[in-house]
Amino acid sequence: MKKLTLSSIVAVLVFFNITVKAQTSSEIKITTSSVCKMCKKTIDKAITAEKGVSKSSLDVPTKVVTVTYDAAITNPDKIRLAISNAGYDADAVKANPKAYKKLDDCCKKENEGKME
Ligand SMILES: [Cu+2]
Repeated sequence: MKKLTLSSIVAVLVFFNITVKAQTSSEIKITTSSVCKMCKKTIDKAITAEKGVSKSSLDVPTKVVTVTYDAAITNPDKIRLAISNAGYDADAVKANPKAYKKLDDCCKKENEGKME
C-alpha cells in the first residue's frame, strides 16, 4: 500500500512538471509593419535577442511574426516593445520614431510599393 502511494505521488509530481513546462512555452502572432526580407532579418534578430524567446519567424507576405517564448521570462508586451525599438509597428504599438528613421528606405512603411 505504501509503495502504491509513493508511486502515485511521483506520478502527480511528474504530471505537474509537464503541465508547468507546457504552460510556460507560449506562442504569439504579432502583426508588424515590415516590408521586405531585410525587415524580416531585422525583426527576427531583435525578437530573438529578447530573453526568453526561443523562436521568431516573420512571414513577409502577411507581415505576421510568430514568436515562441517562455512566459515565465518574457511576455507579449516586451516582445512588441522589442519590435517597436527595431523601428516597426507591432499590433497597436507604434514603431519607435528614432529607430524608424534609421531604417533603410526600402524598409520604411511609407515607401512600401514605391521602391520596386
Ligand atoms: Cu525591409
